[in-house]
Amino acid sequence: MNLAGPLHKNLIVGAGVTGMSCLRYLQAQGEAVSMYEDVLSTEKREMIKSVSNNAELFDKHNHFDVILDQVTTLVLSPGVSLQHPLVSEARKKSLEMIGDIELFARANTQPVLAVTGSNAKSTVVTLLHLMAIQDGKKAALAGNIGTPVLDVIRNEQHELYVLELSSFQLDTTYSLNTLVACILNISPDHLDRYESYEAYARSKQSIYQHAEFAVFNRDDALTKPDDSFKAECISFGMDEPDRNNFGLVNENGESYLACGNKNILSVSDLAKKNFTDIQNALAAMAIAKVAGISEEAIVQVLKTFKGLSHRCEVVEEQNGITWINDSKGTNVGASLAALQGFSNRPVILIAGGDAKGGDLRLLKDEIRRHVKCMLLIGKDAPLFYQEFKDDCLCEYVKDLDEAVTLAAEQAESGDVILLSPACSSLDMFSSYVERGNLFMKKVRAHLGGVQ
Ligand code: UMA
Repeated sequence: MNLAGPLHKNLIVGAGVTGMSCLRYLQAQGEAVSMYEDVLSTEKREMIKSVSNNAELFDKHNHFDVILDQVTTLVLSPGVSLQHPLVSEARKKSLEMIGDIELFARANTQPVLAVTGSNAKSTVVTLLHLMAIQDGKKAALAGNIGTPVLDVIRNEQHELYVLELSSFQLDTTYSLNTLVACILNISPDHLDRYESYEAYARSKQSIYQHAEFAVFNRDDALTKPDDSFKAECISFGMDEPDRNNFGLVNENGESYLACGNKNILSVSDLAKKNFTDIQNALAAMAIAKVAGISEEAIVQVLKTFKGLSHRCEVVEEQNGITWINDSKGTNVGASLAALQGFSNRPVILIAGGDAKGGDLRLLKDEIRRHVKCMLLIGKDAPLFYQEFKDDCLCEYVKDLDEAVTLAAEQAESGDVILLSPACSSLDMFSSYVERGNLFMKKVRAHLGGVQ
């Protein structure tokens, strides 16, 4: 009998979905665990107690020395900044700091396809997961897309893991072996958490550590592995590909997704064919091919995949006006891509929320060219107003209800009414999903009423 108990004491920081998955996992491993959350509500306490009666609970009212007593490892949730006072104190004590992906990496023995990027991560990992399943593989999809990776590794044996990784997750991951790692694109995001854009890009680059193959976007130089990466690199891009790279080939008036000189699928056969849809299809095709997924399965999925909710999703079309929900436009890069997708139509743009330090000037050209009106919500609405007041009509609105009413008043046949906030939703909503769902509900209620 070990009277001293386990030597390793883990402090899980953050009791969201990641923290709870870490608690279940470490508890099942027989590890000693305590848990910290800035504000521990009664519901949170009960939720934790229902998983573990032994875990000691701390909040911001406890002294650091008490919280960190005998702790050897901090298991950080991705939403907890590395500048959090408790984390800074733990750093002074040289405690180990890891995240759930690192715990997964230490236990996993199966191949991993890992994807990061500022935008389109969820779409590409969903495509990859569907392709692997179509090919008959027992594949799991997890990570930033929503299901914590420790929940899938605990529950079932899988032959392949498809992981969406955020920069926050990468910052606490050190030993993740991947079969293929990919950065889709890099544009400013989360600059409230990083000291500079370069630091954010460096965080993304760390995905290539321990990768057998790197897949990068040759149209976005920041995604290319740096010179220290010695394994094989494959690229995708919107131009003609050479050798074993992926890109677009024009032949007899038809455009094809191709690998080197081999055409694989005509663009006209894709279920979704906008610029970003083609980029995502090429990225998924490149990663899947490198991972050994059959061409048949890849093509089948690309021909049928209709896209994810809240990403440039058509809500309604009425009287020549198209209502689009792009609530997942949580940063400037995503909203820029959404505006570019409607470059041939006048747009009424609903934007605002928490801009997270993003550079709004990047939207300027698109807004000047075809945005006729901006309806501004949330905490950083004044930043948008200041930046764009001379470029188009800008109006503050108190909520999505008012935004929908005003947008409908302003719109004419041919217009697109686009919710693409370029901001996180957390100042007004629990998530971009809640924001998007509410928008769609308001739109349908409004149109139902005016039919
Ligand atoms: N908390 C503190 N102090 C802090 C910060 C958070 O106590 O300073 C507590 C919160 O009160 C809360 C818990 O920590 O109880 C939340 O932890 P979390 O923010 O890490 O959220 P999770 O619920 O664990 O969800 C996380 C990801 N969230 C973030 O990265 C912010 C989810 O990504 C992810 O789906 C999930 O893990 C599973 O892997 C969301 C996201 O917004 C979708 N990601 C960002 C993005 O896509 O841009 C990176």
